[in-house]
Amino acid sequence: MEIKVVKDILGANEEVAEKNRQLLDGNNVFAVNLMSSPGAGKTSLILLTIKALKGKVKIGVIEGDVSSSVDAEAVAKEGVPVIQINTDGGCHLDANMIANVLGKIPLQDIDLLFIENVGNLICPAEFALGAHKKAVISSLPEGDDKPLKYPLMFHVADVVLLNKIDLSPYLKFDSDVFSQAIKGMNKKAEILPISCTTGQGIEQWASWLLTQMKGR
Ligand SMILES: Nc1nc2c(ncn2[C@@H]2O[C@H](COP(=O)(O)OP(=O)(O)OP(=O)(O)O)[C@@H](O)[C@H]2O)c(=O)[nH]1
Ligand SMILES: [Mg+2]
Repeated sequence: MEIKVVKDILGANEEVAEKNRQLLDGNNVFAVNLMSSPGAGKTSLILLTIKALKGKVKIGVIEGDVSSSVDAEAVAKEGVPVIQINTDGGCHLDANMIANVLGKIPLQDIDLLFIENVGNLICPAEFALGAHKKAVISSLPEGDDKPLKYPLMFHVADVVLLNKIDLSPYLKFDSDVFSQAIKGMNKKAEILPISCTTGQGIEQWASWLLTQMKGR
């Protein structure tokens, strides 16, 4: 009985997510659901991507956090449209939350929408939002075992960004262990090593995004 309830919730969420997707498609907006543990670098990556694609791609952002508008304020400084969702304790965004704010983003004026999910490697993986791609960030200080410990998140990823590689001289992190674990559960996901501090790998990430947008 309990399982059925969970299925019903996820089924209803999928329906709303599909409507979100249709609205985005109708406005020619490509959306990326950006997920990671707290502090892995989601906002840092969004800020760098806005700079990297300036003049090429018009970006909008939905920020999801349990509380505060810190991330939305940082994004607003870059001059792009941004909406903050506070989940008031909820550990993930869901399709209804996105449906409620899509009307507040000028969809006709943007090409790419980043949805920064709540920092959490568990629940966000289960809830479709209507985004076209799922990008998962993992970072060196979290350890190379994260794909094995949180398999669903890495299973659903279209791309995995390994952030904070500037810290590799100071941390024990085996990139092969990390990559092999992902490849064992997800053949399609590309793995891109990046540093939001030095900018390493950001060009490859920007190029991945542009390719996905063209190929949709
Ligand atoms: N050394 C290093 N620090 C980084 C890098 N990327 C982000 N950081 C730092 O990591 C911290 C968290 O970065 P955020 O971008 O706020 O992470 P987040 O995933 O958006 O965090 P939440 O929204 O709280 O879940 C900040 O102090 C960043 O400056 C990186 O590539 N290298
Ligand atoms: Mg953030």
